[in-house]
Amino acid sequence: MDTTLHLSCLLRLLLAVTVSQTFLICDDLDSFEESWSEITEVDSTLVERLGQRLLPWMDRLSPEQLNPSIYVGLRLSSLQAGAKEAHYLHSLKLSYQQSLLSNDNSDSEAKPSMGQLALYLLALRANCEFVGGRKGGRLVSQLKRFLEDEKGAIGHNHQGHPHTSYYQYGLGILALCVHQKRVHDSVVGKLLYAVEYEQHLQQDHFPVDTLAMAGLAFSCLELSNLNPNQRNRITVALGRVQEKILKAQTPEGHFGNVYSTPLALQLLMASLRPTVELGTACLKAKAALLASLQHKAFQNPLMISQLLPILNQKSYVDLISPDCQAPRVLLEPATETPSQTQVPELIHVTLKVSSIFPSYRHSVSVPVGSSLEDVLKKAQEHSRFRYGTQASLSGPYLTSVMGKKAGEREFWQLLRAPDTPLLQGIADYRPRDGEAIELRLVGW
Ligand code: B12
Repeated sequence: MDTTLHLSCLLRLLLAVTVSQTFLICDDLDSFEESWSEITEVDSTLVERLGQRLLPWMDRLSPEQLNPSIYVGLRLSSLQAGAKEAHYLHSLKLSYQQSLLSNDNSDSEAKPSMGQLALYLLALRANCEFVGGRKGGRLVSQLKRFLEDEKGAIGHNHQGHPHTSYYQYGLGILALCVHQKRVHDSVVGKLLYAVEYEQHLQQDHFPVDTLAMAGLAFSCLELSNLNPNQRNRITVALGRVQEKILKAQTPEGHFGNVYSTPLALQLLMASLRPTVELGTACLKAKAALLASLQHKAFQNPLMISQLLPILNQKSYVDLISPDCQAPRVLLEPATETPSQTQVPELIHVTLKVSSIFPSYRHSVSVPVGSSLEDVLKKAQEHSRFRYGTQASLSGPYLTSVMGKKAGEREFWQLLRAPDTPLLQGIADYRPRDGEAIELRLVGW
């Protein structure tokens, strides 16, 4: 088949899908369908394997491990988990309602954050439910209050920062929007300002994930017309977000990095203004993602949950009116390949901490395939090294090292020495033999 035709057909299909047009605009229909099905076929096996990785997480029903993002990702995908799925939503409802609606403030640390409440509301919408009733109303009020508090923290002159992040601020607005709940113009205004005057706010630059989340919130507001007074600003900001994300495309095709590409694609594919440039960039990103999938880059359930929707041409904006009747393939648990019982080969990893005095440096040996978390555990057992973590939707988050807790707007950054920040957390990153890992306390 002529490759030029092949590509241009794919491109045009992508544009057609992007603007949700049902008619096909390719002259050579046969070759077009052939080439598209070739791609979706590859996708469907890969997609199924991704979905299978979520299944074990759906058996973890303790409040600490429940993850509304997993439910959202699955419902916006081409896959379903049968009875497990309904049971998971039920557990989410019990857990979130109990902790959010109880008046007991003694254990405030266990309460879901603004972003987690927002994800829970997205999960309800993914099941075609609108928050309603007295309990639902209280959840909506809580999310609105969270946003108002954050608006206060940003301040009149925009000199402050949200207590959480602009990512969670965008997520909060998006969740209320898909439930057709209006937030005050001034709340939307803070996010608009942040995108309009990003450099001026000395935020260096927003990471692509944050831009994409803000963009998804703006897209929802634009489509739902919930803040008509801000309509022009929203439209301009969306154009700006789109432009910045396109500029952040790497030579391999990712927007930002491999893990921000799913959300970036969600935003770009929800765009109401497709252009040829956009179509080409999306195709390139999709190809880069498929290559990363072959290299097993997506193991983390949160990352998989952000990726699955785009492999089904969906985005969080589709939660405005989700299609709960769409046929989805039932996931079967993956068949396990028996592991060979061999004495595991050992690797040596050096652990460094220079943000404390006296600094720390120690070499640890662990079995090949161990995670960075295994390295930290081993170092803690065999040396003066100490660390602490906190559960999050992305897995264990490193909160303290050698008794030093990261303060407000600080974090313990993970780096491959000398200076390469890791793209995965302690539970997912698997160091290679001879690698040196540094834990560095930095501001953000
Ligand atoms: C904001 C943010 C941060 C902030 C978090 C502080 C804050 N108060 O918000 C800062 C800048 C500190 C940060 C740090 C890191 N981050 Co970050 N972060 C995000 C972002 C943009 C949003 C997270 C969020 O609010 N989610 C919504 C809420 C509701 O979920 P949550 O679980 O309650 O949120 C908490 C956790 O996400 C946690 N957190 C943030 N990042 C990470 C990363 C990991 C691996 C873990 C376990 C937890 C964690 O902080 C959130 C607030 O408490 C995501 C983007 C995304 N696509 O998800 C990236 C993202 C999750 N981070 C990522 C990474 C790699 C990191 C670091 C490991 C980078 C590094 N080299 O050190 C560190 C974490 C190191 C550690 N100490 O364990 C990757 C994870 C990829 C993956 N394979 O899983 C993402 C997807 C960004 C990306 N595209 O690369 N991050």
